[in-house]
Amino acid sequence: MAEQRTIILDCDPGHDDAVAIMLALGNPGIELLGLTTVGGNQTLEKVTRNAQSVLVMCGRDDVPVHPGASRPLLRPVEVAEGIHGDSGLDGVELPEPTRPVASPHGVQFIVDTVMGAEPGAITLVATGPLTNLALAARLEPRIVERVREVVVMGGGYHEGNWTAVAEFNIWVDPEAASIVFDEEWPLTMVGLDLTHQALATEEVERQVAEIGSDLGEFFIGLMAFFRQAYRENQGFDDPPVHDPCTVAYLIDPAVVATRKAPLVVELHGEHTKGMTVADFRAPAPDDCRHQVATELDRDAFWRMVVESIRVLSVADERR
Ligand code: PIR
Ligand code: CA
Repeated sequence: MAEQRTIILDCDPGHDDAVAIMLALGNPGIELLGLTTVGGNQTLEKVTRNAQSVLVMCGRDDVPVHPGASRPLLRPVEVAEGIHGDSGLDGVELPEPTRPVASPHGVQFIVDTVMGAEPGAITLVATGPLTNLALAARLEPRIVERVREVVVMGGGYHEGNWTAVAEFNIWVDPEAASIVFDEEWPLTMVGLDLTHQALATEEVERQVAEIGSDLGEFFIGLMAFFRQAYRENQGFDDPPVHDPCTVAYLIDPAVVATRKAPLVVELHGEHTKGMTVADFRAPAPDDCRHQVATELDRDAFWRMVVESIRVLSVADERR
């Protein structure tokens, strides 16, 4: 286990974002300061509400939700309705938010939090399009040297899911992704090469069912919808639960093997727009700031996720 990591989770819930929130809240290795939301899987309005509902389900509505950017820097809004449904979190009943959203704007919250903490204290985790992180780096460039690390679910060095070579989060706002990848902070790309190993099997669902809690049922409802969507749209038997892989990497880096490689985002290719290009030609230079996630310890990963749901369920019973 690594030391505790203090994070802001920038997300667009989203079935797998919801699981990332559960893991961040249920594992003692993570201190979650707040959620910022970004238009992606669904509109900003919907994903923000979803984030609030997930916090209510986790018994943690004390965590602030700061809405961020509603649209990409340059391109039109594109949502993943075919995968996440009309609400962005179809398959479960979503409890009403118990608290209003927080101010300031998500981008300002990122800036204020990073500037208000010790240098190297805050890690930024992004599980949606990178619009908020790009805007934060432009609003206050000094955050870049103060952030400990940026961990992104997005891209892939061999795989795409929205086009043959582009992953959704990068595809939606490639210019923002390019800004975030080009800044001088250390960046770990947890791309599809890694997250396609994180399949929610029926065995995983059985373990969650055994917990016998409302949150467990919520997870199972989410995964049932996600599985069906992935069967119909992507030819998978079990759905890959992308986003919590970022959090798992921070909890215990041994669970996610990485390799250093310089990364850039393709902005202009006729067929390759939104592709993340990794340079594996030679051993990466020592000062390489980029690394890609390569291999997941699946058993350890799912143990963590199931345990976090158990921890949150027990805390809920006590309330
Ligand atoms: C988008 C997603 C998941 C699957 C598809 N097909 C499209 C969302 C997830 O929330 C994750 O963050 C990322 N975007 C995976 O592409
Ligand atoms: Ca997401």
